[in-house]
Amino acid sequence: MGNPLFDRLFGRHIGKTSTFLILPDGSRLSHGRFLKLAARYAHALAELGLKAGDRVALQVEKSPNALAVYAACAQSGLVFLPLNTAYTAHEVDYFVSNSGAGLLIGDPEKAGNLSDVASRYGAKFLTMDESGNGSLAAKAAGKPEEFETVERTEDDLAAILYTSGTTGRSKGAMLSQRNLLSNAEVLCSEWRFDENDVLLHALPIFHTHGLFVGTNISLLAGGAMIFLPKLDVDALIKWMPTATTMMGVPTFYTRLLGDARFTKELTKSMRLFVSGSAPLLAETHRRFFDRTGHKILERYGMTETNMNTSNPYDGDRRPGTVGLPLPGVEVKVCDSEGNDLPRGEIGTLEVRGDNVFQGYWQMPEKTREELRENGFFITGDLAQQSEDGYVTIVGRAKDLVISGGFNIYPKEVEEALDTQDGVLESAVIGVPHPDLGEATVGIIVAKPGFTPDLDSIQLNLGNRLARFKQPRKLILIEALPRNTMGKVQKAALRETYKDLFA
Ligand code: MCA
Ligand code: AMP
Repeated sequence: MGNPLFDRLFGRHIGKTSTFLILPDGSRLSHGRFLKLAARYAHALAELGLKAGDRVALQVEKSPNALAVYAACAQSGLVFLPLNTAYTAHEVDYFVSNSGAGLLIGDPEKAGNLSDVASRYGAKFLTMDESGNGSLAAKAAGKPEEFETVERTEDDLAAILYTSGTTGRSKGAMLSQRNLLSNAEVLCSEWRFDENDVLLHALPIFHTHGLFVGTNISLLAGGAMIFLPKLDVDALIKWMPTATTMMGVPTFYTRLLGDARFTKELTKSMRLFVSGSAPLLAETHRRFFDRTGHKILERYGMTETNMNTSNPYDGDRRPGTVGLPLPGVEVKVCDSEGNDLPRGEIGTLEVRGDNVFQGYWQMPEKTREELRENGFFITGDLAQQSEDGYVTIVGRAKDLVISGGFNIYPKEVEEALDTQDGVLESAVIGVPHPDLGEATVGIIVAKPGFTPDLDSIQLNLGNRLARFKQPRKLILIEALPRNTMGKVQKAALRETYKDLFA
């Protein structure tokens, strides 16, 4: 039976001396050595009593060691649950409690708060810093460098990734081995990845983009990754001549274009630039082409579905569109009942295929609301499909802001604002931002007779919400604009404040 995810992504590379990771100091880690590290971690996890199907939550800085925990989970049949490093202990508390994780691995600098979180829910706690050191490394030291792979099927869960919702708390998207493998295989082939590719990897590895798109494709192809801790334009410019491909959110491309050292000459070795996670302005696409001669390949996906559509590798990469449905992925533009609309009309995008997740962890009602019995997932994105099949995302039916590729659900921020001293109610909106695409603004109405202190509100939010979710600006107004039904008119607010960051 084997373990399809581990065998196909990792197992094939056991013992190989080919380069897997190129690190910022120029050192290299081979596939073989990486997998020995992963095997030692797998022994350490087994010693903790973790068994196939148990959840392992990880909130640590990006490093080869953090990635080796992903490989160790795959080899042990454990469900990998990566968390954004920006999340506060308050946010992590919810993920550990909701997922019933058996282990939380966290940064030693946050050990105080995080070990409290773990012990509150009976989870074990280990540490890992940005160099890979900590109590997990200590536990794994001296362990065998081979581990007997735990048998799994493609239907078994490989990962849970939390995604926020328009109402209430975050939902854990359950991704099976098949979900991840089928998508990695399609993308690897569509984007022509092979063992000669070197991916410039500066995305975080706690989201689909950097983990399942970037990393899984590289593993499947047997290529290498230049593994940078975060987006740093100097580092991208330094390493670009060593790379063949790069994946980024639109901010990667606007920041590169903002640097005069980024020239056509610098991109000579590159064969592909991929953008996703947020809309890439057609203007950015054109400016990038004018500067480098490369047409950025834009694709579209979600945590729940991995990638759904992509502009073609060969053929017309149309600026402002997210391309064509990927092989094996059905895409339709529908009315609210799920009935197909004629080509060219705007409606909600629904998708079906092996890429579509298994539902939300222990939330059957939420699953039923978004995943139809016929297998179509309601994305909440508004789209239009051209006669020849190209999909354009024209907006969102869901109240969501995407800032620098991170999703912010206004509802969660509004709930935090509404509990602040002197606040009667609030509305959080996204407005255009030259660097992040969109940035959030918190509009506040005071309780009669109160003058809320905006600085202390910002400070208080810091204990509760990850920094990227905190509004870039708070504004006090007399009353929120409402329609006759009493619903806050966010479109009117967005119009009023559209030039705030221009
Ligand atoms: C950092 N900050 C942000 C963001 N990132 N604020 C709003 N939005 C953000 N995205 C804040 C920090 O808290 C800090 O605040 C200040 O901005 C500078 O922080 P720094 O770490 O220096 O920021 P940066 O390194 O410049 O990061 C910006 C970034 C990064 C490069 C855009 O956020 C990033 O790598 N984003 C990629 C996200 C991603 O991978 N998304 C994929 C999701 P202060 O100065 O106040 O302390 S997967 C997905 O969406 C689907 C499935 C798909 O299709 O891929
Ligand atoms: P996430 O919750 O991180 O899975 O974010 C998924 C959402 O990101 C999608 O529902 C879209 O709204 C958005 N998204 C991803 N890729 C693109 C893209 N290329 N263009 C526009 N929106 C995108």
